[in-house]
Amino acid sequence: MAEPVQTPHAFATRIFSGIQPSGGLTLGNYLGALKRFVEKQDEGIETIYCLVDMHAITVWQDPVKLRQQTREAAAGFIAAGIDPARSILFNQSQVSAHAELAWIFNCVARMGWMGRMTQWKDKTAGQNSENASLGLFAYPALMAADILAYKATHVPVGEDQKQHLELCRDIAAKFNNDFGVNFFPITEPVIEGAATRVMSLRDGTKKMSKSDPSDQSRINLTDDADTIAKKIRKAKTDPEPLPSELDGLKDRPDARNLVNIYAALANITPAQVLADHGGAQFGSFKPALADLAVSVMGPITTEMNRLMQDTAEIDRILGEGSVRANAIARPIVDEVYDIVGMIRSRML
Ligand code: AQP
Repeated sequence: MAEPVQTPHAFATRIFSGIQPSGGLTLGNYLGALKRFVEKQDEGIETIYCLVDMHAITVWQDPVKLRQQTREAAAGFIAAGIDPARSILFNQSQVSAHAELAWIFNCVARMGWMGRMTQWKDKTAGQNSENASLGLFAYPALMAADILAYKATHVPVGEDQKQHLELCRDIAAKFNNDFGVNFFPITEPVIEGAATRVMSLRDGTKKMSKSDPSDQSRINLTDDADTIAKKIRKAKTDPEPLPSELDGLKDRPDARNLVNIYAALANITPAQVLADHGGAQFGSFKPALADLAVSVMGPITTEMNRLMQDTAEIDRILGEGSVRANAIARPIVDEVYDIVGMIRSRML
């Protein structure tokens, strides 16, 4: 059971999170993030969700595909249960406060902090990091700006984003300390559930990722029932049957991944999955998992495809969301300029 959300002293509870439209959304994005975004919205907490297109361009994106992927991600959010009337849903580049605050944070954060980020190291591994974009290096400062432009107190994320959230806390603390204010909250990451780190279907030691070159490694929100079933049938496993206890999955990353996915899709614990399926061979467990995945993901895919028939409506929703987001972020960033000592005398 999830811990009740505790609000950092003196700040109203507000949830912010985002997903990069750097490809189609995956089952990892759905279980690790989107499903939980919907749960938070349904708990009645103030929720702000963003398609972080400025993060996406830290690696090359085809402009036509980026627009398509942003709309598709918005359709995916709505199809999964995000209600644009109850949550604010928008794309990052429409609210300039993100970029403005990111610049301030570029001047607060230290080079050494950024260089220690494992995502930076992973994304530049095996390549000459001199050729990576400056934006990719500064990515966590922009992420801190995304969160703190709303003084968000909680951020639901997958396990891979934990380190970036710690850096966001460090930036907030350094800003508060440097300027002698209690302006930004020390935001809490919310990492919950059985699928905080969904792994690749081809390699249980690697995160399922939308930018993995192998389409077989992931389930996409756009995959139809046949494709989902085929990918699960071909998922890497070992020859042993499923154990009855969690301990038996310790050195079996591929098996553990499928059990965790099952648990998250069925809203039960991995221990319950093993209580029901312990002793089963993958020949019978995989079809059960495929049926479950299709029954959960199928309706979302169908609704997403329907929403994608009217891209003008999606653009309208994102535009309206960005006006509401701007109304919160603008005064916060204006106050930051004031704290930092910048003159704001323009009459607009
Ligand atoms: N495999 C995953 N398991 C659980 N959660 C995941 N998330 C991503 N992959 C998994 C969570 O989804 C949210 C949005 O992530 P993102 O799109 O902003 O960036 P990412 O974490 O870098 O995701 P990808 O799919 O790996 O993107 P690319 O390939 O473009 O780098 C986050 O909360 C993340 O934790």
